[in-house]
Amino acid sequence: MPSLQNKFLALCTCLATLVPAASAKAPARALHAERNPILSDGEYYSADPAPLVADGRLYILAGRDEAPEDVNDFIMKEWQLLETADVAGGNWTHHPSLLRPEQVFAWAAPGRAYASQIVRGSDKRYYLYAPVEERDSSNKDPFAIGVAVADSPLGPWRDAHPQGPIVSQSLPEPNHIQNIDPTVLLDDDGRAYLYWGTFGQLRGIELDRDMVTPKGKTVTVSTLDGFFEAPWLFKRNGVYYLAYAGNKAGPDSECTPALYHACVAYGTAPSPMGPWTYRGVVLAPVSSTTSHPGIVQFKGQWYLVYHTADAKGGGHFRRSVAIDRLEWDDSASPARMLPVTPTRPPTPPQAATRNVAPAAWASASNSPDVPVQYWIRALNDGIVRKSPLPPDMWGSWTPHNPPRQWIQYSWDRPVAIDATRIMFWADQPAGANVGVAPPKAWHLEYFDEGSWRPVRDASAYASRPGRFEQTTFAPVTTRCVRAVFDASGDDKGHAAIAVQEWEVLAVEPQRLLTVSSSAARHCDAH
Ligand code: FUB
Repeated sequence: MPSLQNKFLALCTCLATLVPAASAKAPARALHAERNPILSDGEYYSADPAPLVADGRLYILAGRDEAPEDVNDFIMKEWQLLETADVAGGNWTHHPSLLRPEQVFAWAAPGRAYASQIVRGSDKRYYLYAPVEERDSSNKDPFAIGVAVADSPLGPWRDAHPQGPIVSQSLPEPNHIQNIDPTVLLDDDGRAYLYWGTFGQLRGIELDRDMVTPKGKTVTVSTLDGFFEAPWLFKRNGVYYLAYAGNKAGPDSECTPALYHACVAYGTAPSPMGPWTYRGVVLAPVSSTTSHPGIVQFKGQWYLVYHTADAKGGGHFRRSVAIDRLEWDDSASPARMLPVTPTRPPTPPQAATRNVAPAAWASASNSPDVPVQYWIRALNDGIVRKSPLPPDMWGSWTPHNPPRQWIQYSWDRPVAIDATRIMFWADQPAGANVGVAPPKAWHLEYFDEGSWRPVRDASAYASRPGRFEQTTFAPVTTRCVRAVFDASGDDKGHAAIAVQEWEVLAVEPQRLLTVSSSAARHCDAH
């Protein structure tokens, strides 16, 4: 007997089927983007790009990041499309609001329009594989993958499986992973394959010829080094490729020094269901913590699409889609992707500045074993975030923290300096003996004739977190300086220290030179 609730659900399904995604759409607009990111002015952010070639045009499906600047969360209510016939020409059409989860999936909650992909089926219709949250899920994690169908990449879209998602924590078999980031390949023989997963869990399954129904058993892939999320499945010259965001971290990792960042790595397989062999890194970590690949051939040229934090006002949760050419090494078997160098807007001629930190080599008392959640290069990258994540700072947290830590800048040639500005980060109050707290005391030292000496006539050494604290001192000329921290704590233990940005000010403004890693060797104490 149909319950009221079921009736209501049926009504919703019917409405969702009738309401074209075009309702309340922001109109399409033409834009010119010679450089990355494609949408760069900060009006619309765009993330998780998924390219599709259809009717002589390249489409890039993307989510839309809408997080306020100080919010560390994926606020993503809708998907958008970018479209071009000529990548090099940089002429794009932006379709700002393609659809929202709740417009097409009656069973979905609004928001969380995560990484999706559109694939053309053998029936020439377009299938959208979309991770969304189930509104009434009893699963621990409500993410699920739905499929929508349309006659054009621009919609209107309708649910291809109105009964609900095709993958969730209860479908097609019970699982405990977060079911997001679907990627689908329609093979030359008409068979289709779906991969998905995040947090190091990668799953794959064949789909029926209807492009919707999972077929056979789910496989778990564990041979792709450092797999984190964002799989992208494609085929070239009979070889299957799976690119992904990898986060195998460490000072010697070919992927990423800092855990929260990701490289784009890939593997190959002789068949769509594996076995998969790791083949290397195609894109170094970008400016956003997440990285997300899509790879496609368009008009004879291969492209890598990804996202960064490089747009105006951009951030880890305000990402923007970029596109670059991808070249192949066909002398290898199977053919390898050559590492992609991201193209960026030309940097304006540099103005003279007193802050000489960006021209320094940064090291620390815990180098090279800086805990992998932190990133030493954040110290002098010039980026200060309202709500930083661990890789936006250098830090020293371990379960047992020493009472003293230091950070050091080294230059290739001597600099004359007389002030410093530092921004600490803390999750514990001053005086704490756990977590990360402002230092109990700190001071600046410079390297002089083989020894480290405190600077003289220093003004106060303040340590309030989340703001620049400035200290002036009698000018010195040196190749190296150290900020030396006495950790907050007591005889039971010490808190760690974290610094988001550290500036060192020259007596006179100057143009910055680049620095080599060997600079630090000039300051080995006798
Ligand atoms: O955009 C939300 C999530 O961030 C995606 O699902 C992941 O791939 C990462 O890019």
